[in-house]
Order: sequence, then structure tokens, then C-alpha cells
Amino acid sequence: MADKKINDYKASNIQVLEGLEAVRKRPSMYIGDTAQRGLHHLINEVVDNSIDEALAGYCDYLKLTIHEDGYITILDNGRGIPVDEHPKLKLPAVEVVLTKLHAGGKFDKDSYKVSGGLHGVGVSCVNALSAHFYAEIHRDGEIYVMEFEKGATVTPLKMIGETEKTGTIIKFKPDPEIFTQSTEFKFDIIADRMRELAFLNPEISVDIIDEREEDESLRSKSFHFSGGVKDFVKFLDESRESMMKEPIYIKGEVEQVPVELAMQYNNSYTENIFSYVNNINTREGGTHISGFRRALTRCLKSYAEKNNIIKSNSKITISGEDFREGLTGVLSVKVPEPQFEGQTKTKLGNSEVQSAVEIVVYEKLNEFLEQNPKIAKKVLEKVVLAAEAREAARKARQLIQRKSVMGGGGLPGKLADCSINDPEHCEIYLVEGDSAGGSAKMGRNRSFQAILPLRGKILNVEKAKINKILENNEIQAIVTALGAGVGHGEDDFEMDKLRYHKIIVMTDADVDGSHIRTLLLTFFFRYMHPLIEKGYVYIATPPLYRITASRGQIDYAWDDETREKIIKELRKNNKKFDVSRYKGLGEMNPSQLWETTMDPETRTLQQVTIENAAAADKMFSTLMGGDVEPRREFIERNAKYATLDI
Ligand code: 0RA
Repeated sequence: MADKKINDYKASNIQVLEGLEAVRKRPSMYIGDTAQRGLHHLINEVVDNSIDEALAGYCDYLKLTIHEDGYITILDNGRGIPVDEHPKLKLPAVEVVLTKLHAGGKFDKDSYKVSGGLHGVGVSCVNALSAHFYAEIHRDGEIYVMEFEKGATVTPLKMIGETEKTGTIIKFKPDPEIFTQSTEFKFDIIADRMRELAFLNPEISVDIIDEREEDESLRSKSFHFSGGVKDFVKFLDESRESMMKEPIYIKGEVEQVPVELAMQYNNSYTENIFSYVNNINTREGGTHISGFRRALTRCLKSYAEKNNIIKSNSKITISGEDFREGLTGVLSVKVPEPQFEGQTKTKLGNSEVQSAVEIVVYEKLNEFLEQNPKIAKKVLEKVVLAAEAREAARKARQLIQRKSVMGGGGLPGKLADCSINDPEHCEIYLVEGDSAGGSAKMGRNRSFQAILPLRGKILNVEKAKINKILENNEIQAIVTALGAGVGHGEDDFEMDKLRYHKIIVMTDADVDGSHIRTLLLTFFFRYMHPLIEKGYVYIATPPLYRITASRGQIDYAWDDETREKIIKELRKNNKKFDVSRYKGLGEMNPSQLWETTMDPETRTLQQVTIENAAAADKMFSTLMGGDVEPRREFIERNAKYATLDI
């Protein structure tokens, strides 16, 4: 693909800012954290460069390999990192790119820089944080290699042969001195991101190979979606029923801002719009999302009025969110110089983008409605139903409030609250069943731990309307106990009123327990989303086994491997022992429950995080949605992952 554009790169374009010691000293400043997320971010940093090459029209293939020895290889067929000498530094450009911070070299306005969130810190950061880093460049008919350890050059650039291809191969092994928790890459996290990139860039093909996987059929995945965002929407809605044959597809460009959108209405009650700027998921939204919302509302409203679908004398008022209920969409814009704002730097600030998106969407959507009057009518009928449900939900909310005021103190009767009231230090356990709830109440530290027992199954919010959800007793109890409201409307959920900063779901380690846990997480994900974004939701991990030996020695095991280890040790010491498997939380007495699952000193909590918003939506809709077939398939595919990573 190298001949597509004239190769006009000059090494002097590369700006040099600082050295790599800073990155090793404070890795979190550059990659967010040094846990799972930061580790996987290393891959994004390299892949972003390949995607930049694709956006510039030079690259259409990417191959990622996870090796058994902890290395990752990322190969692309882009132009290859330039190797000519940097005039000021008298170093090969590639060395500058790989060893100097912020030496991007892509400062021409034609390219779409990625600098949202943690993206755009540069491949040099990956180099700095790798025990070993190898770069191979195919460019100008020649193959060059260079090697580093912890960011320091160990093999200066050398030519090792000839080639007819162009491209870059980066191979690196994260430094365990930096990533002290773990250096193990998760195939699913990588695959979710690669799939997303393949949807957003229909010109590229991606192969992922996991050499650690023994099962041949699970070893590799390939992604190529010629339908782009349209395919993305179909994928997201696989387990929902669409109201239209094909997603509405819109593409246009205003003022150098290419806008692409695919969307379809489905039989669910949630809004699922994912937005991207230069391939970065803009979770906090921004001007492109406002432009889209304005266009959608204006367009549907004026169509409804023109065609007398919503009578002007009707009592219901339709609000913006009603037009988005049951709408799945992917909005992708490319912005030459994006300004990212917000807490996680994933909110687009460029004001010109709002009008660009609004103009493109309004015009094309109008055309669509005019050409598809039947669909238009169905959509608007759905919008009216949404408005009615919203009105009913408002009444249900008032009822919850009134109930809690009359209930004295305003809290649900079965809540055993904690005595301090500083949310930052308070936790609430949502416990499956009254009997486990009783043990938890007795075992807890009542100063900062509150217990709310939940009886039976809570409602599947994936299949119910908001007003029905708010009528459900268990949900009402959770909403009042947490104190921050519920819903995705602007003022429905108020974080500053939240009464606990740790919300801990504690269910039995069996099928029912995991079902209840998933129901609760689905509810938080859909209706108290900021809780999950903030990382306030946790899963308690009760042990699976108790091993009782002579003289009252008790050990707990959370998995089979540890159980076997403990047994082996006991046998070695010639001790008698008894192994019992906990079937439910109720089998533990209060002190055992405290010791194993609730004591902050000894417990392990799994924090619920979202690595990838689209993948999380897909998971919940598949687990909890309507169609039985994809659901079974999903569970089968994921059966080996016992824990729930959203
Ligand atoms: C600096 C400048 C140019 C490309 C790249 C770096 C580049 C980096 C990576 C990392 C992985 N794959 C990559 N591909 C390219 C611009 C090159 C030019 O103008 O010729």
C-alpha cells in the first residue's frame, strides 16, 4: 500500500520532548495504572500507531500474537517507522520515536491524531515499561532491527536484509518490576478491542493468535467487517429483536469532519449509543453526541408533527430520551485536532463537531423517514410508549420517595445500616437470602458495614420497562438504601447523595447465586451506570471449601488448586482433616463469614470495571436478553471464565 500517497516524511518533523526515566518512575501518570488496565494499555499504544497508518491510507493488515513466554508481537503493513537520521539529534528517526517521549512525528494536519483518554502517550512508553523490546522495520526495500531493555538501546539500528514489503513489527515483554501484580494478558480484553477497531475501520483485517491456548479452535480470531459501523450495530443487537430489516446508515462530511452513524430501534428499553472519535470510545460523550441527539429529536419531532402522528393536543410531553429508548447506535467521527475533556478525558470538546454531526444526521435521517413511512410510524409509536412509561416511572419514583419518608428515617425496614455516615468509608453488602443476611448482620463491623438482605430473584431489567422496574420491591429497597436515585435521565441519579462508596454483591457460589449477581450487575449497569464507572461496585468472594484439621485448625480454599495444596501439606504432616464444600453463604456462621468474606484485612473483593463499553453491553444483552440461542452459545464459550469481568 506504500504507493498510495507520496512518502513526504522528514525526520525533522519529529518533536522531541523528554526522556524515558520519567515514565519508569511514574508509570501510572502515563498509562493510568500498573494493574490489568495499564498492562493492556501497552497494546493499545502500539496498535494505535498501526491504526493511524490505516487512517492515513497506508495499512490494511494487523496481526497480534500473544506468546507463551509473555511477549506480545504486533505486526502491521504500514509504511514502517522512518529510519533516516534526525537532523538535530543525529539519531535514526526510529530511535527517536522509540526512546523519546511524545516523539510522534505525525504533526501534519492531514492525520487524525489519537490523544483521548490515555491514548497517544507514544510507543516510547511501551518501550520504557518493557523488560525487552524489539522493533523490526520493513521500509525502502530494507529490513532494519533495533532492541531495547527497559527503554535503553541494547542493539543500535542495523540493517539485516532486504524486503519487498513495508511495515512494522514490534515485539515486547512487559517489565514485571513495573507490572508487579501480573504481566498476564487476557485474550478477551485484547479481542474485544481488536473487534471494535475492525468494526470502526472496515478497510483493515485483524488476526489475533494466542499461542498459550492449547485448544486449537480457541487459538485464533480474525476480524474483518466490510459493513463497518453497520455490522457493529448488528453485532450489538444480535440478541435483541430489531424493528427494521437493516440499520439506518448515515455517512457524510462537513468541515473536514467525516461523520458515520449506524443505528436501529429494537425491542429493548435501553439506549445504547456508542460514540468514537478517531477510534477512541468517548464514554463521557461530548459535542458529537449532542449534535446527534439534537438532530434525532428535531428530525423525529418535525416528522411527527408534519404527519400528524403526535397530536398537538395530546397530554404527554415527549422528551429527548424518549426518542432514544430501545435505540442501538454507533457514531464514529474523525476530528483532526480533537480536544478531550472530562474526568477520564473521553469527552469531546470541539464545538465545530456538534454542528457537523447535526447537519449530516438531520439531512440523512430526514431522507430515510420520508422514504420509509412505515418504519417512521412504528418508531414514533414506540417513542410515545416510552414517554408514557417515563411518566409512570416518575410517579413510581415519587412513590418510593414518599414510602421512604413515611417509613421513618427513610430507609428500608430490612436494611441494617451502619453507624457512621461518611459515604467514603461506608459499605453496603447486598446479600442473597434472609439467612445469609442474618449471619452477615451478626458478623459485620456495624460501624461502617451495612447489610441489605435480598429475597429471591430480582427483576430482569433487560426485559422490563422502567416503570415496572421501579415497582419491584427488591429494587425499591436497593434504591432507597443507596439514596442516590435511579435512572439515566440527567437528574435521575445523583452521585453526591450516594450513602456508600462500596456496594458489595454477596451471593452463593452456585448457579442461582451467579444469576442473582448478574441480575444485580445488569441493573447497576443500566440504571446506575455512574456507580460502575466510578468503580464503586464489588463482588464478594466467599470461599468454596473449608478444610478442618485436628486441634481446631481451619483453612479455607477459594479454588481446587489451593484446596489440593492445603490437603497435601496436611498429609505431609500426618494430620487428619475433613474437607467440606460450602454450598451457600448460609452454611457459614457469622464469624466464619466475617473472617473469610467481610473483614477488610483478609477478604478479597473483585471490583467490577468496564474495560470496553460495547463489549459490556453485548455481554449483558446476551446474558439477559431475549433470544435463547445466542445466550446458550455465549455461556458455553465463556464457561471457563468463572469470574465475571465486565
Ligand atoms: C513515526 C512516523 C510515522 C510512522 C510511524 C512513526 C509509525 C509507528 C508505528 C508503530 C507501529 N507501527 C507503526 N507504523 C508507523 C510516519 C511515517 C512516514 O511519514 O513515512
